[in-house]
Amino acid sequence: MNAILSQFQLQGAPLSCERYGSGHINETYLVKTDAPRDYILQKINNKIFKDVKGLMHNISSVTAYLYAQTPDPRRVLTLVKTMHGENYLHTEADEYFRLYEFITDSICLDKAETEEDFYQSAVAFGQFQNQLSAFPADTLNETIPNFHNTPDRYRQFHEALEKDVMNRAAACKAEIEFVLTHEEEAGVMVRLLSQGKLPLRVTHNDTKLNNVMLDAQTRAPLCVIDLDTVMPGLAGNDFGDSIRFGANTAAEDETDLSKVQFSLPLYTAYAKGFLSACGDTLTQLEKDTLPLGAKLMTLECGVRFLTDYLSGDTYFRIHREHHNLDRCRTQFKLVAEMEKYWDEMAKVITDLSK
Ligand code: ADP
Ligand code: GN1
Ligand code: MG
Repeated sequence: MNAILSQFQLQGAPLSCERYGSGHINETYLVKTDAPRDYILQKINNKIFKDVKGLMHNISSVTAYLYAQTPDPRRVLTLVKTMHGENYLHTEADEYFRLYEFITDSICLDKAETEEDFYQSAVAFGQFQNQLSAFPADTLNETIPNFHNTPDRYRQFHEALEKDVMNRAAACKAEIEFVLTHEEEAGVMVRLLSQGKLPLRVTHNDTKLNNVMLDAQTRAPLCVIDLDTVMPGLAGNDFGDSIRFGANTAAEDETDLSKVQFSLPLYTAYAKGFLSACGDTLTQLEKDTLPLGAKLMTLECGVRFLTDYLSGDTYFRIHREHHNLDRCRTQFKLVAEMEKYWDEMAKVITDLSK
């Protein structure tokens, strides 16, 4: 990695470069230096992000826009330029790397330790969306087309099921059945969008708790990270993806499904933070469809994990056999849990919208 790092405008000499974080797509490394400054180096997955130039254009223009509003390097992701003044490095081996300044005195959580942590992450994502409300959406590249087009995710699922290249379909009949029984509902948000009833906004699209940094001391929100999928999208999907990941009482890949439960208190804490940070921005229908956003993002993610399992695990990085099937099962368990809590989920939003 020294050869890679030497091509960036790094302060100090690198002391170590170790794999870091728990993302499923890119390869992330923590770079420690002998200067009082650390860095995050990432190898961008260019099999998944086919237009890296377009993706990096999105990130540099969004971060510059945010920085103009909040000129504080702990509050906005900061790209470090290459020796040639570029925002990323394209190597002769056709690999892509980018370097960020490490956000100092921060924490990043895979699981909320308290309801307050989850509330603060909601404030961060709500503020992020507000700060980008006037961003010229047409200048953003669609880094992954149809990213949260749930019916299109179903199309890909049917294709994978038909091919069944790994001969795995026979062993996951219950999961396949779950997908099929939810197919009709899966298209509701996309339909409301195409009917002009829900507005397109600039959204993050990958609002996992571990994509936000909190201050290590105060635990107040600092910075939203992982901007690969910032694109036009639905506010309800950003809300929904946070709930999918953070209102689960267990990890995304827990194999003991009895531990996977939907936490109404965590959901409520997030809804409070998100609605307060969004202020007057959201329309009534956007608010009313937040629970549906949560359910459909969870369903969609489960469908994506199952599709990848059937296709031979080519998209999400796996760490064990059947990992994607395990992940898919937690998502479907959560969807079923949300169905049990449906009235309460809606009531939380109604009460907070009064
Ligand atoms: P992925 O797309 O693989 O999820 P992320 O951009 O989310 O990659 O980075 C992975 C992890 O690295 C994050 O969850 C976070 O812990 C850490 N991280 C990323 N960027 C920074 C940063 N600028 N400062 C501190 N930690 C960071
Ligand atoms: C991926 O890169 P990461 O781990 O933050 C995925 C998300 C999924 C998530 C599931 C570009 O996010 O869409 O919701 O895994 N990112 C991409 O944990 O596909
Ligand atoms: Mg991430």
